[in-house]
Amino acid sequence: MLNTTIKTTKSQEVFAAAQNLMPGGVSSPVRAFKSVGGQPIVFDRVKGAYIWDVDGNQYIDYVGTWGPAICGHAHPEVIAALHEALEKGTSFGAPSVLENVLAEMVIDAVPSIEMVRFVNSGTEACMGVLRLMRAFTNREKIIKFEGCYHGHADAFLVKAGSGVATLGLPDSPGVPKLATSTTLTAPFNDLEAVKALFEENRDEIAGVILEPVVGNAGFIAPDAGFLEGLRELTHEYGALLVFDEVMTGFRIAYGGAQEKFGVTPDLTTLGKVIGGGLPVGAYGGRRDIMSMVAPAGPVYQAGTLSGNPLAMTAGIKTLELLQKPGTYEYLERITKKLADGLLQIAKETGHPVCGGQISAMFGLFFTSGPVHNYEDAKKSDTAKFGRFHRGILERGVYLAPSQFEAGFTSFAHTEEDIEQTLAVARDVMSSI
Ligand code: KE4
Repeated sequence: MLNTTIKTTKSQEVFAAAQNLMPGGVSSPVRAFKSVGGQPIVFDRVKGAYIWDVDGNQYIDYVGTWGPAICGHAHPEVIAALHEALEKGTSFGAPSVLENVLAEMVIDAVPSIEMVRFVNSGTEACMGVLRLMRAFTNREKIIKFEGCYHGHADAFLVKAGSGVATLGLPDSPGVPKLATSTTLTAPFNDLEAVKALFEENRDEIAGVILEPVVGNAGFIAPDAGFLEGLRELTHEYGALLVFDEVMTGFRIAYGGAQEKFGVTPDLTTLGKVIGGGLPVGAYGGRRDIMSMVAPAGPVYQAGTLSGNPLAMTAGIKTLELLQKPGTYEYLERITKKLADGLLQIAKETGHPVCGGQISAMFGLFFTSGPVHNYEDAKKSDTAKFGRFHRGILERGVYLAPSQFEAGFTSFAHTEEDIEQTLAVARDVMSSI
């Protein structure tokens, strides 16, 4: 059993200094632990399924730098490939073979993608795909779902999930009304609400964008028929269907949620896993749509570091590792054992709970549920989640510091890690 009172002196010193230097002491809001209480731990290094903080404490990691570390942190083959690539320079700002290689791998893997454009983050990918869907349809309105998060571009900061939900922000100051006046929202899993929006805004909706499996409102799976229903509605009303697979891509399956559920969108955004931990994003889809992107077409989008050789290298090696036979069967097995175990332990220790997993993505809510959408998720006991988070953290298990995030496993996680995590969870759930 890992010790239950971790020493965090150095973390506290570093974080105190950070708060004078950077807003909230972090480079991204959710890292500040605002909604779970307590101070964040400051990382020193990561390897495989583990984190070591600056005080030398070790943790089993279920954040995986928010998804990219699906092969485990600092996989030796990724590191070796990066060392080799580094010798040839860190950035070209010009075509490179590496972009062709990763583009081919993405096109081969993801059912909807016939052409792809690389960018530097999921936010950029969603910004690019928004402009493209509007240009292709010559319509301006979009439908997103409450609790879904598509990066921090203005148009998407409407009832957004992830850090926006975590901080309980109504949305964000500084976003002009005009920027969100064309963003319509509906509850996730509610086809009737989507149909009503299409009826009320006939011929004005460019498309529907969603996380096919929600990770940014906590873990929420699509109800049976929901994705298929969106595919039919968008066809019926001449709108595009866009899957934001920045989180689910290459995690729910090698071909993403669209492969798992057999629903093919018109456009897809990617990020995280395809960069293997280096800054990357991508958007892609039907050739007739992607051919509108500059310089092939008139839709402008650009980036100094897009297609960066180091990010391409890490992405190529990561996808090669994921292609190994049995990878996704292993991820499904250990993640199911973890999620089922957590739910079982919560019930045995008297906590109303619901949740689940799909492949290497999982989540739980402290409510009997069911949780079909963001409104349901908000009914969960987030204070209890905070106590659970802190309790397991002090026993060496690192979960996302927010109820409105998902958990991630990697194929570096062993059966022993899962057993250890469940033992720690039982200890904590018995006392919160
Ligand atoms: P980035 O700009 O953070 O690379 O990607 C934005 C994004 C877009 N779409 C989906 C489905 C996403 O999950 C994300 C980013 N995910 C969050 C975690 N929920 C990143 C962590 C953070 O904001 O610090």
